[in-house]
Amino acid sequence: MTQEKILVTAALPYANGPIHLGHLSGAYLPADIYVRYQRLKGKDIIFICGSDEHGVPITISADKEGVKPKEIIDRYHKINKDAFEKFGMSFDNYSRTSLPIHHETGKEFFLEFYNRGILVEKKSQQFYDEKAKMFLPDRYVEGTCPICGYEEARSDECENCGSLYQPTELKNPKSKITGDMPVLKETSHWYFPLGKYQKRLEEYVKEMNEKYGWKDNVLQYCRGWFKEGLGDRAITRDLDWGIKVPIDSAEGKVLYVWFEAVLGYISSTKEWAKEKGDENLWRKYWQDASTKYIAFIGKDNIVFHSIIFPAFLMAWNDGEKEKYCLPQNVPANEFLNFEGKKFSKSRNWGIDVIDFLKIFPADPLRYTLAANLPETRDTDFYWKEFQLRNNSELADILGNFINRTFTFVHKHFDGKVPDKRKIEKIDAEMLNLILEYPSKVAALFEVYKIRDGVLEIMNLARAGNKYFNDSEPWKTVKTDKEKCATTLYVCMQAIYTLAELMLPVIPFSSEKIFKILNADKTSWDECGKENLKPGHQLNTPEIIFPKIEDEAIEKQMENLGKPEEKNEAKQIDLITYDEFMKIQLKVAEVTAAEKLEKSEKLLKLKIKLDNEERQVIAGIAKSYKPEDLINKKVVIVANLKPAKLMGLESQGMILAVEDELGGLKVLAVDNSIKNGTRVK
Ligand code: B3M
Ligand code: ZN
Repeated sequence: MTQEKILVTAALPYANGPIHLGHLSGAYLPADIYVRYQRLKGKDIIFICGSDEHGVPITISADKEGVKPKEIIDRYHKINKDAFEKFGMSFDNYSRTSLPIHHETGKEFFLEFYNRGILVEKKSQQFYDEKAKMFLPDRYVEGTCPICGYEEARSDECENCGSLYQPTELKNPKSKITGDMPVLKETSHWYFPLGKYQKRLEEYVKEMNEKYGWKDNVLQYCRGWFKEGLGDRAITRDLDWGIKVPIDSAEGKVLYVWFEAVLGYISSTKEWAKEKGDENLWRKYWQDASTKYIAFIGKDNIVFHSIIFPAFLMAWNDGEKEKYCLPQNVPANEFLNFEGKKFSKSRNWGIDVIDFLKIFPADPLRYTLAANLPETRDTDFYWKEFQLRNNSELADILGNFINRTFTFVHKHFDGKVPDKRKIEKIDAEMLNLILEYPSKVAALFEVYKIRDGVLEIMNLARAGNKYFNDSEPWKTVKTDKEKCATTLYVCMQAIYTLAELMLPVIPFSSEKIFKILNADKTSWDECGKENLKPGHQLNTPEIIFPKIEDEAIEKQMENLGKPEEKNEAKQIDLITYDEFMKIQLKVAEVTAAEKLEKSEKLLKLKIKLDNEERQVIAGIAKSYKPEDLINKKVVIVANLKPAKLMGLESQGMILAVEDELGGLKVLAVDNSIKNGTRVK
């Protein structure tokens, strides 16, 4: 029998911000548990992910910070890759959609469709910002909802009343870039005729569900979309960040991010194959009809993975080239909320993974999230629950069982696995329970009931404690050493099994347990058997699950919802062009400068605008001698409210930048610029 091949992908997170706990619960943690479990089952499996680095989410973040998109993606690709690693995500590859290998894949798919005449070119009216000289993607336009009058409605969707409409129906549209009213201008785009595939897509979803059991929430979404009817979807955009549309007449256009991002799974696998030294290895998974392809995502991505991506692959497969396998299942989760509310960066509600892992280890978080996955409905992360799951379950149930067993064996059996000399009913039952566990948990993991599986594993630790209590080895050690040895023998087998079953959930701790066991993991199917032989020497135990103190949790709860300090870069809000223009920046010449006696920092300057002289008190005395400033042309905020500094009025503010050593450099302009000239 050939080994089953499994391809697992997890949604590619946008590299425009740090991932938070909600992302982990939505897609990444269940995917990782599933993959680690399948690896133990001995499956030929690869686990693929990467950063989604194109599209408007990236350009908006870049605009907010006033930097190039490249800077944003480089920063967050690294942050998220790191966060995933620390969290224990076991991707075989974590790629980036900005890589050439991905651009080629995106173009290849577009050209295949284009050349085979699948795509439809259509003209449409779209908002155009004449000042910024660009077409405005949906998220760049805001206006009044035509239905309810909400003034901050998106171009095609109102957050307030939930209505969807055509961008042309939006009232008082405003460009988010300049604040101007955009004009409608004709543009043309290529559309993928999704409607033509509707019937086949419905059959595909039906068949997959019948064979492999799709989740209800996913089916509901699909049915909703089918009922509404699928239409043409534009797969190009007027934008300059992304994969250039590879045909001559498409100047200034890129592939729509959702067209190419899903192909990122393929290009990431190609990259993985290259690194393995076999360029074609990716085909073994993607281009083999027998591959079991599972796409883990959060609920907001359902339509793209269960309808749109399969349609692209169907279209490709209708052609002459090697065919791709379609997702066999799309086990999307609902959302995780945070302490009863949605995660919100601007309200500082929630916590980023990278920040979390600076304070607490990964495993208690993995366990808490796993025990409460939003598999059928939205769930919440609560700090108190996190503490409780760690202290009362990981520490008091699993940790306690492991600890008391190891301590006992070291004290009374020289740290060696005792022999089973006297198996009685209670022992046989316990051994039997242990033996049943791997298949019991597997039956849940196989159908993506990850949460139930994890809770079930903890039940084995509970049963272990009960067995220990009922067997009373602290008494039998004095009265019946053979019975006592048997009890501890059975407990050791249970610990071994727990270490393995828990490996997908809490890999770091599992590794520690195996180390104390002085043993290696085996296959999932074997791990319920009596793997530790009598006489096997154990290592010295250590505490595996330290408790989390109240103070640590309280500190986190206190910070919640408070504005973050220090994180200026992350916090900057977009301002409109009008708002920017309210600040009058002007060129001024320094005509006199002197030190203020009582201050180390301040200089008193006289400056000249066009016909006007002003006094400005500037905090640059540590960086400039007064004479160095004379005749310099600096930039000032000319309409700042006058303020008193050390009793002297300051009529404006000089712009300066801080260098790496904390020194200040004033912003100076060429001496040929006239005093009073506005800086814009
Ligand atoms: N980047 C959306 C998201 O981060 C998108 C997923 C792409 S999966 C191909 O939720
Ligand atoms: Zn509305």
